Amino acid sequence: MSRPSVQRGVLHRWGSILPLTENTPLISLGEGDTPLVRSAQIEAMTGLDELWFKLEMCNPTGSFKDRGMVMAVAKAVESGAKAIMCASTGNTSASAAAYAARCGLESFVLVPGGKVAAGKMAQAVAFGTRIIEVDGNFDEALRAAREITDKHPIALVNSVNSFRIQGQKTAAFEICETLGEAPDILAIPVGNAGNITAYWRGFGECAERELATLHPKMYGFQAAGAAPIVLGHPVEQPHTVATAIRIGNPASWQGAVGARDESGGLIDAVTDDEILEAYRLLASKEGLFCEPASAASVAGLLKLARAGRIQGGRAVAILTGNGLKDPDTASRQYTPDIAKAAATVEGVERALGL
Ligand code: AN7
Repeated sequence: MSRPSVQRGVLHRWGSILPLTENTPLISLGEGDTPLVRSAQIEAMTGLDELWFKLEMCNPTGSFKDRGMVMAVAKAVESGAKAIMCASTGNTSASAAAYAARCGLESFVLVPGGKVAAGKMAQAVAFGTRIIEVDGNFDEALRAAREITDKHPIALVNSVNSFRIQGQKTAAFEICETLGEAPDILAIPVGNAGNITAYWRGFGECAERELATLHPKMYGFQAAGAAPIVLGHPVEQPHTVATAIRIGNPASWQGAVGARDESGGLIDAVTDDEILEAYRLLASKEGLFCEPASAASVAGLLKLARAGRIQGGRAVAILTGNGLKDPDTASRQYTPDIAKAAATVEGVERALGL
């Protein structure tokens, strides 16, 4: 890996806060440095003074996973690994498969059969990973992946790999850098709970480095059918339209609880209807097409606002994954109003009633 890839990316940009050594290859697919955009219309529905969206769906494989994956795969290469493995609800596998392809590693992904959005499966196939559909849910797949990678010389790249958390914390640095301060509230979907853990660590380090004086309140949102942290016990059969966060026993449970309690935040549940309402609003009122799991962060803010539990302040909502990943949910949400016309001026005018 002698040739540096591109002069950008998380390892180039944030090397000073990451556990790099002189032997860590500075691989990149151009991840990180994602846009932070102000809400156009939803903000006024929330009672917030400012609502911003961090577009993590703009990462190279379409989700925030790339930030942590680039770090984990660089470390796997550094340690001489020839193969990586993860369990995944879809985005981790797409990201792992991409970086493995980039670095010439073999990759194996364990996914819950029939519960991964079509775009994510297409990515895994395109990147040439070995896909194993397990007859079980994500939690069971992760248990198997942990045991297999203990037994065989394969690097585990789920977020139980601490390099993933290290890479993902860089998003908090970008937010503080762009706003010149940490936000009052960070709203984020919670599945396996690695990301909320990573952001909390990142904001803590930003304060230590005087990039921010505030610690945001961490507001995590689980889907109501997959809300173990809210319920206080694992969920055996998690279910939700937001398949990315269909997780019943999060690996970073303690990290999420720590983020919630140390920040004075909360972890709440949002129903599938609330998630899909936010999903449609983000598209129709903001021009942002994210996947259902990502909309949980905005659904949660809207739920709190309706309950009178938001009094101003500045919030950042993390839009973790791209709507294109899940075309089936999109097509079930809408009945497209598509007119047919001859390819002529008159034909189109008639179809439009002009
Ligand atoms: C779009 O890909 O767990 O709480 O295996 O894909 O850090 O797990 C995905 C999780 C939020 C939750 N939004 O983040 C996987 C996987 C999207 C996601 C989450 C996921 P964590």
